[in-house]
Amino acid sequence: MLTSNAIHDPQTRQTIVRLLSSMGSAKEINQYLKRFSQLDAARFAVVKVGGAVLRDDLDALVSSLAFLQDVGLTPIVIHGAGPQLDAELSAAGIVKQTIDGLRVTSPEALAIVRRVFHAQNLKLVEALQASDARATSIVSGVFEADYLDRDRYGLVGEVKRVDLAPIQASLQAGSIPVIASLGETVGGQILNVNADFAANELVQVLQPYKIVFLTGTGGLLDADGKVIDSINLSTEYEHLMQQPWIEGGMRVKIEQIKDLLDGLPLASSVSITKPAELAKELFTHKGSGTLVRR
Ligand code: X2W
Repeated sequence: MLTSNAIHDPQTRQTIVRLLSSMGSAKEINQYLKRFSQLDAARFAVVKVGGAVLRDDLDALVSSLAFLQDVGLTPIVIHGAGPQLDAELSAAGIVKQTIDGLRVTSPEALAIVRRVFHAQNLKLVEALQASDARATSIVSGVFEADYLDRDRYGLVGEVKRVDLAPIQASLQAGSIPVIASLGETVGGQILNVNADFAANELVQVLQPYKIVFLTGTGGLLDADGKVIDSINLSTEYEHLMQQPWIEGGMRVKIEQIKDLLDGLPLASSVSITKPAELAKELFTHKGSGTLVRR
């Protein structure tokens, strides 16, 4: 295993470049390594992991995240659990209802939502630890939330404040913060927060250099199911949102990415890709998956 400060050591940097050589040229990989090594730990990357990735692509996710830690880079991970919630709620006889891509959450459903989020969070943390990565489970204390619209959605939260303390503590220990998208009101009520919403809020506060959404699809898909290379929201947003093949969850994602980019400097972008291509996205000019700009 490489040491945690490998990125600062020229010799180990060469090893990293060799490891990544199938993805890009030594020159570009070195450029990115240098740039990332100069960033404050909290400003490197926010990686949003969809529940489908935890279900279907855990091994690739774990090795991609562990690789970054080996190199001395610590991504901040925020995850969802959509498909797992669908399965567990359905098994409990709770019929799925979404409005505008958000899950209407009753008190009965919330108990299951909390349990599933905790289980999925631990699953990722334990898988990382099993491959010798350091990871910290964070299931509360980050997102102070309020009801988004209680009559409409039930126990669904809108983030009002982000507390970075648990994340900073994890980063200081060189451990990957793995954050579940559960919110909590000032009065202590736990709320279900859509993970794309939570990622958006986290990004607004941290303003990280890289923002990556890892999805089961590996990018935004066109009508034929092919990954779209890049999207410029300033010219393509309206057109995209009119497409009948953009379904509820994807619609929320695009809206959240637009809102997220609107709050960042103009040069910022969001990448939507899959775990196996995370390093390619981070260390090459070409990147991977779909690049979203505004
Ligand atoms: C989401 C939270 C999980 C999520 C839900 O209940 O499905 C709301 O819709 P993915 O896998 O990232 O989609 N919450 C309010 O966002 O997970």
